[in-house]
Amino acid sequence: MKIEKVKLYKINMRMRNPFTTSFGTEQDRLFLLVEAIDEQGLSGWGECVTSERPLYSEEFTQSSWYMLEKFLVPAVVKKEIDHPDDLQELFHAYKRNNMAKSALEAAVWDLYAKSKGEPLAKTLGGVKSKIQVGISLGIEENIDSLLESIKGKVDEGYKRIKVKIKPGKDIDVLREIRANFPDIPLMADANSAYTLKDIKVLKAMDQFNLMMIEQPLTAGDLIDHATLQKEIETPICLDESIHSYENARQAIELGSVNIINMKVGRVGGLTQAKKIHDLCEKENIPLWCGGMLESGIGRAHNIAITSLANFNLPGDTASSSRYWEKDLIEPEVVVEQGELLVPEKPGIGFDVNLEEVERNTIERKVIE
Ligand code: OSB
Ligand code: MG
Repeated sequence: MKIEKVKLYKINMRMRNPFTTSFGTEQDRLFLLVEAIDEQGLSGWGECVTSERPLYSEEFTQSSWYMLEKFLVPAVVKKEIDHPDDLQELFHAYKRNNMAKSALEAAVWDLYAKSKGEPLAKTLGGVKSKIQVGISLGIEENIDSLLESIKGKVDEGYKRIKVKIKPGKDIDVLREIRANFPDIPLMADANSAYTLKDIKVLKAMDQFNLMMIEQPLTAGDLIDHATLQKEIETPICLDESIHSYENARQAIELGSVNIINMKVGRVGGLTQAKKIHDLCEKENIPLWCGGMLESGIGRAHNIAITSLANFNLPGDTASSSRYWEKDLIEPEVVVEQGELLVPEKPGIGFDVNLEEVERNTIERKVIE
């Protein structure tokens, strides 16, 4: 396979509602799409899940644009590639910048699956035809509106509810939720907002029977997460801490993690995601697929990876309509009773709505 040219699209899309985490509020998504085109004119698509500001991690949309334009796309374009795994070697010299790498790799995986005429889920080794999904709800100013959202999402059939927490918006919020919904599968995501000094608060969360607490401490603090896990009963799930197979292996070995949130962008792509999946299977670590407020293109890649056997907890891949007035794919992603069908068409299995892509593009660049 040879990539003849790559098109980069800078997309600006407003979400239907603002989304608030411990690190900030986001409503306008500024992100990138990557289209990789082969000698036959076949296109593969990938999404770069960065935001305008480096709040979740050090990457941000402009840094990814620069990485892709100057380093990553030139490393791939016009090269003979046998398999998408080959990109690991082509990218090897360039450190981190995982979301940028993942976006281009995702486009190559889509193209590879399409050139074989098979669904990406199958190419990746997926075995499931249906996947289970939950929903992630942002921090709300007012508890009644959060309770109302939870009720709506439970009624829609989402398989578990994740709520965002931060210091001062934690115990009271969780207590109210449990008072109203004693039995729902519930978890909390702190996005790194605590330190070991908060151990009392974190311990107090044990009373709420949470499925897990996601990323309580800073991303780099694997040792402190191991210390914390010895003190609390709620299983620790890591998100921001896991950037690679080696990170995952070390976190498991240290006892820092009992459940992993996989984000394909954060770990540098589907090849690395597959390796972490296999490791979790071997080590009996439950695994689920997180989200980064993706458009349908990133969402489609999330569905494909979640079809692998050891994604055994509901993920964050909610319906398109939860985020967007109009998504960039056809058909849109529709969750029914907390389940999604894995598409059977070749590649990502959804058509890219080029008109919508054009309508939301604020800058483009062709690299050949
Ligand atoms: O920590 O999982 C997170 C969104 C943006 C950045 C980080 C996170 C999230 C979510 C939302 O929780 C997941 C989604 O619905 O896409
Ligand atoms: Mg998270």
